[in-house]
Amino acid sequence: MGDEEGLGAHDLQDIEIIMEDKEGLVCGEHSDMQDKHVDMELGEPTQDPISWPQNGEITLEWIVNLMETFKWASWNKSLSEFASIMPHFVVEELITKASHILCQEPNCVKIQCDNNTEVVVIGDLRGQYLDLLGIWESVGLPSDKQLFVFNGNYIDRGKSSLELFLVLLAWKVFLPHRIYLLRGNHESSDISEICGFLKEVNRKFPEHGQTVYRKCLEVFAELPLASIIADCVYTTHGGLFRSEGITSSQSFGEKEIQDDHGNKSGRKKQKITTTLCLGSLDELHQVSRFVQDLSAKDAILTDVLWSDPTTESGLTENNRGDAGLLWGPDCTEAFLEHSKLKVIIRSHEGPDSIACQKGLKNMLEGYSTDHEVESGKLHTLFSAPDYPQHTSKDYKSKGAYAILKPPNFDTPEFVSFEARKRHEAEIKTISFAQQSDSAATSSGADIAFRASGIATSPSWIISLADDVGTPAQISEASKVEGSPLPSDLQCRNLTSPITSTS
Ligand SMILES: [Mn+2]
Repeated sequence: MGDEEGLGAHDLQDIEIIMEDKEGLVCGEHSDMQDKHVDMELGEPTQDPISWPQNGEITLEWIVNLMETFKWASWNKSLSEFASIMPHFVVEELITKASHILCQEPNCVKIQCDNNTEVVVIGDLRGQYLDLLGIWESVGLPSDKQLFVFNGNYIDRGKSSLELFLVLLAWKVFLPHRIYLLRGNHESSDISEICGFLKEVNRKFPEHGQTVYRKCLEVFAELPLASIIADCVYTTHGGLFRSEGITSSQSFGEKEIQDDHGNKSGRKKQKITTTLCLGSLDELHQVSRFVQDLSAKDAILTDVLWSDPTTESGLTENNRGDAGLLWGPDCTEAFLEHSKLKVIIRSHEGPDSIACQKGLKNMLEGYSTDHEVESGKLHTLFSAPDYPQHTSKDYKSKGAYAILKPPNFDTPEFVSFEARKRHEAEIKTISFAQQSDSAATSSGADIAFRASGIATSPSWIISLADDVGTPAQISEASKVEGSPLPSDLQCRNLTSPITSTS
């Protein structure tokens, strides 16, 4: 393995997990962790197929082997060999075990923290498994001193969605109160089917792809929707959400929003409907979240996973993906004030979707501060750097994570980081030339994706990670992606400049 070329075997050698707190949550959850001092190194895996632990209990050693096997395989194995290192029945066992925990969590998990604990919040990861390892390398793994909250969108776009999600599930099973996995809008049947995850699973499990995919959809629907950390920070994938009944005594914010609307924003009156007012955490708590297909549009469920903040006051329907809401600073203030919270950390918007909206922030550092109001702040956090990968659009963006520190936990410290260098074989892709937005929007396929709220169509790419050196069959794209081919196809290697054929 060429360590000098990127994330090498030695890169995680310095990470130590010290499990020494005899009274800590870790010990309470795992007797085998008690008094244990573990030096963790991610090195060469055993290269045997992963097997399910004999007594059914996941250990730290099992997770470390899983992590290093996936890293090793991402450089040394083809996609179609994946099932030989991670058998489908092990995947299914792991998901079943995680499901037992996740389905018992409430829609909005309340995370209490003591003064010895830091909380790390992480945004969209989008299948960029090596970048997740990079985060852990710099900040450390889940432990009795460090708790993680993930804001969803583990999958689609990056090539290792399955590995990334399975590793997170393994940690969830191992330390259920040290890692919280929230749902993103991509963790749904309607989006994961068209944006790459289904294709990835089918290529990794040529025989059992449908079974594994269905199993993933089941656990996606069990992921909780939001968290409240230390009674002061609300995190979720999209953001705020509507009240589903104006007569509900639990809804609030209607008056403030309407007044502000009429007086300041100049927005057309018909945009203001009497039924669109801000929902409360009580209402979020009551949502039936175990729904695989989010296009079914339970309003609160889709809002919380799809909504975006805006600089304009008020609460309006979002035109991005025909789902969710746009909410203004007045709504952020109303929500924080009513919920007695100080910070919102949401994700959902990366550099590509921001680039579609003129005049707004960029996400080139992986985070932004969107609203600063009397009661607190709203931030957007995106943790997939160099996004979207495998496309000709390159924003050279950084990813970021946020650290919340005791005793107050109310001032997130944002840390930006660059993408891990990927293996040369992975970068060799054939992509359809997408040299201009005008070319992209001329494609019916791209328009369809934009209508789904997907800023960058996935239909432009065929990854050659599993058959490097073999010419790709371009026509595979239309079958795989279910989209018509653009008329101006070009092949290129992303390591070389685009050859212009005008
Ligand atoms: Mn999203």
